[in-house]
Amino acid sequence: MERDVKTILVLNGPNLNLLGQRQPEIYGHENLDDVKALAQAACAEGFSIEQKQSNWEGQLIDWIHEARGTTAGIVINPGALTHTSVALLDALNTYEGPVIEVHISQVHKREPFRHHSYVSKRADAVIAGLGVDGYGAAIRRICKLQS
Ligand code: CA2
Repeated sequence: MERDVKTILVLNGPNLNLLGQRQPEIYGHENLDDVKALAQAACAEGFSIEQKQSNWEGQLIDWIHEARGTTAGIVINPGALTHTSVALLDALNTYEGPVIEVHISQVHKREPFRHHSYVSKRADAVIAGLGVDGYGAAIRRICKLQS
């Protein structure tokens, strides 16, 4: 009998729609379509990706609520909301599955205001500085945890 495909939600926050168009020295040349392709390629059999991006905090929160009970895990790059949003942390705290926080850049080598993350208070793992490969690593980890 065919097993149900498990969905992993990949969420990207503010300004990440511009990935690949600006600041390649920090964020590389790949765009969000490339991220989606590498995330899907990193999936184990029986898993699939749903990738979303918003510049709006409330939209990201609504998507996290909708992910409750319907997804196998969340990979989230919250963008600058990482450093500011207790509301995003509260939303992630309502989610029962694994959460992995991804940063394309190595935030700890950058400005001090990027060193603190509210999301890390909930994340089961944090990846920073692997470029977009960090998304693939996060997907592989969630597949392993949920197999
Ligand atoms: O390194 C990361 O992935 C960040 O989450 C990216 C955020 C930044 O505020 C965090 O401190 C670290 C910024 C996202 C902006 O993305 C852009 C990408 C390309 C061009 C312009 C913005």
